[in-house]
Amino acid sequence: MPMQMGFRWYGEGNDSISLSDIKQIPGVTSIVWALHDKMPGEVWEVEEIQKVKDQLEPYGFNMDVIESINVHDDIKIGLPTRDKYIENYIQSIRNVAKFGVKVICYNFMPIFDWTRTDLFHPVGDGSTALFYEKGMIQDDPKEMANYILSNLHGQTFPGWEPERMARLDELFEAYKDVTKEKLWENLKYFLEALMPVCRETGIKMAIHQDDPPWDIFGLPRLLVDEPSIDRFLKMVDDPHNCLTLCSGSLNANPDNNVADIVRKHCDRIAFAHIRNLHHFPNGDFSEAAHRDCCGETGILEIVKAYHDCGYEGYIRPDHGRHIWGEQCRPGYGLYDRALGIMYMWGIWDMLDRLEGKA
Ligand code: CS2
Ligand code: MN
Repeated sequence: MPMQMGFRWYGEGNDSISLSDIKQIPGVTSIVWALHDKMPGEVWEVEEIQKVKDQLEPYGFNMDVIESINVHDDIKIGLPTRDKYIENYIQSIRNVAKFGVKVICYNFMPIFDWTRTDLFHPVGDGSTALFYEKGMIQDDPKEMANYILSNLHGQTFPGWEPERMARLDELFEAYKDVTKEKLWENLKYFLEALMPVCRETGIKMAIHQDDPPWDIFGLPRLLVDEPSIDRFLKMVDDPHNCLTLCSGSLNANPDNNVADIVRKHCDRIAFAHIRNLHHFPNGDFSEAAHRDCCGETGILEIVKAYHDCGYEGYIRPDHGRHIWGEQCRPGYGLYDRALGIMYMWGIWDMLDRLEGKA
């Protein structure tokens, strides 16, 4: 079996892209989905999951991969109330398991999910892409949050819930004693509590690396490089404790060699995100087309590493550029991600051919 191709979709009425559009991209079998109106900590109810299943079924898509069931801040901070939220998380796992879900992607970043300073930065060819200007991030986190919120065109964006962003001062205060070591402990506590239900249901928890992979606004970040990934996998050494390996998040630090990590930990990668970055000498970076030579992430080497390992897990194109005038969620348009998929299949099919498999 080859890698299993997925496409992230934000749901009916919450995405400019239709399932029928996605169906026309060759080889997509999984819709990477979530209940986007859920706040972190809430239970995902069976009836709500059923609705998504009913939407996907006519197209023959599976719902094997969720991105993401977000983790409540009290769990990351380690407050006594965390146990209640962990119970809810376990209940959500049980509920999604009834629908055949295999992998849950999540992240353990304090307060902010992915962070960018420009969501529509000109690439130079008429397209735009997400951009990170290192110098700008020293500024006020509130300014950045307002900028991002005002550029989401009224759509919900996971990790950037306006309700949470309105409480930024309170959140920063709550995290003030959470050192990096404390955050590691809280992550361990969370995962150890989840492993029994994962074993029972077969669901793999697949952590996404921190984006970008360094501390921002004084907040600690854990999953940033190969040693921290090694530590994570050893800390809870269970085949259900897995990675969503994100080439773009990791390669925001150009010292990270993603292909090496694939080769080292392939058996613990449940979900792969593929995207390419172009680095500037001053440390800024722009997201780029998936084609290897459009950036420096090493897409060819990474896909080859998956192929060499006989990867049969889930994979998806990560953020794409905004091309051909498409109006879409930042990073999540149809066209450039579809091009990314064809690039990945191109590499994969040719490698199969060279090995006499196709
Ligand atoms: C994205 C993330 O930044 C990225 O690479 O894939 O938004 C990712 O979806 C979440 O952090 C996963 O929880
Ligand atoms: Mn990613």
